[in-house]
Amino acid sequence: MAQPGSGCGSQQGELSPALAAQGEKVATHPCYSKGAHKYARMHLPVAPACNIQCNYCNRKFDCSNESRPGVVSKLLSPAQAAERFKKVKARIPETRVVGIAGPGDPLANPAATLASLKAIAATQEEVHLCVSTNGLALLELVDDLKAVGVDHLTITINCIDAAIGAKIYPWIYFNHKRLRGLEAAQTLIDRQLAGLEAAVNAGMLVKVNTVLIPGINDHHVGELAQELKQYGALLHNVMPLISDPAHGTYFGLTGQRGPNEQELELAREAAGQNMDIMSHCQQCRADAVGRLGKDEDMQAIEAQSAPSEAQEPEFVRVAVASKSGVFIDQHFGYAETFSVYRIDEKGVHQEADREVAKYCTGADACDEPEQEDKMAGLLRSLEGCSHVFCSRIGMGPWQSLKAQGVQPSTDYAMIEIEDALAELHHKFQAELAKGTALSEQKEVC
Ligand code: CLF
Ligand code: SF4
Repeated sequence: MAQPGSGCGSQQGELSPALAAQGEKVATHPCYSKGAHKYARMHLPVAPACNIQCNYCNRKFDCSNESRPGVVSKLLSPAQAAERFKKVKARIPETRVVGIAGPGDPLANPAATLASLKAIAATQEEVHLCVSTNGLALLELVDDLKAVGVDHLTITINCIDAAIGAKIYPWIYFNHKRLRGLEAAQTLIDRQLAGLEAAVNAGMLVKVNTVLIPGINDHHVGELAQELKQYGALLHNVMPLISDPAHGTYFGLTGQRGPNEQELELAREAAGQNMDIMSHCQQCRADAVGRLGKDEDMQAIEAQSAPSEAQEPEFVRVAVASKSGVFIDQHFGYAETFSVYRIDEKGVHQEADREVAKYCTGADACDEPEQEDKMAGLLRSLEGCSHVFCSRIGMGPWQSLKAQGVQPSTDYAMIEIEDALAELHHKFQAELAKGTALSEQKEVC
């Protein structure tokens, strides 16, 4: 057991016996060992949906369980994530951890999370795969995570008392139902502890994050750490609530304050009676890259990696929603197939159709997490497309496409596909003649 308040073993980076016994898995992971500061981590923002609501989270921003509030990460597809990893590993060879921590909950987006982890594992680079979750969907996914090589897992557990939990979580979405109040909190706590036990039994090194909320769970942290230890957690990261009305969270807007230094220290001491604690957390972004506290500029890395991409032929790829096959006459939400066209200097070329899961199924609650999941699947199916042409589209899908760098357009509604693509080709040629870079042509229509 660490000395109370001593961080991961010690502030000098020495490891406690429990942590040291894990050898290289801890010694080269900068979150599990403060002494591993020379190693870098990177996060892949591939998981947009979430299955619970925390009162310290505004869903417009990244998951606050493992990220600084108020930050928005641009979503990547699994293929883009693998590409980003290769670029980062080439520029920062000391990258030893690839984590998935948002922008929503990684396990509320299992397909994207597992596909991304598999793609990283396939590179055979020497990296630890790390996942951070709220734990609701963990139990069913432990075997899948283990199978792709995840050895480091973080679960955010803020309490083991449903009366406290009901003050933190207004609802959860579980088994196709939205649960509220005590039932929601108890279900989440039960699932978190069962998931923790299963992950430990599968051989994972489980760290628990707890967001310290004065007046709500601060008196409870010692008891919580004791229980977590019994379930096999290795490390406890007690993080301060960051509460700001500008972030638009329930806590921010209702004046719930974060802890001061002394309150944080006391809580870490209470937790440290039972568990090794982490005190060097940087509350990273869901797309963070580099050493802890020394984040690298991903745009600069992309720019430095650009020369090989510049050799690529320039083109745009358009996904068209059409019922008739002749006109652009289908609502985005009703499309089950998109016709895909590549437009380059030479002309318009039809590619293979892409089948998608229909976004709109007539559900009256379009903000259900299932819809977010569906949109994430749809975005993956449209990967590589820079434009979507349809007759109509809702505001939610419009914003999701834009956030992914895809330009939706209803300008050509009820116009013949051929005519719309000819016009786009014409604009594309005009832009090429002006020398505008492909990356600047997203708004070409
Ligand atoms: Fe990322 Fe989290 Fe893995 Fe680390 S972060 S998924 S365990 S690789 Fe680390 Fe960042 Fe704190 Fe998280 S400093 S927010 S604890
Ligand atoms: Fe937000 Fe993360 Fe909580 Fe989901 S789990 S509501 S993304 S803080």
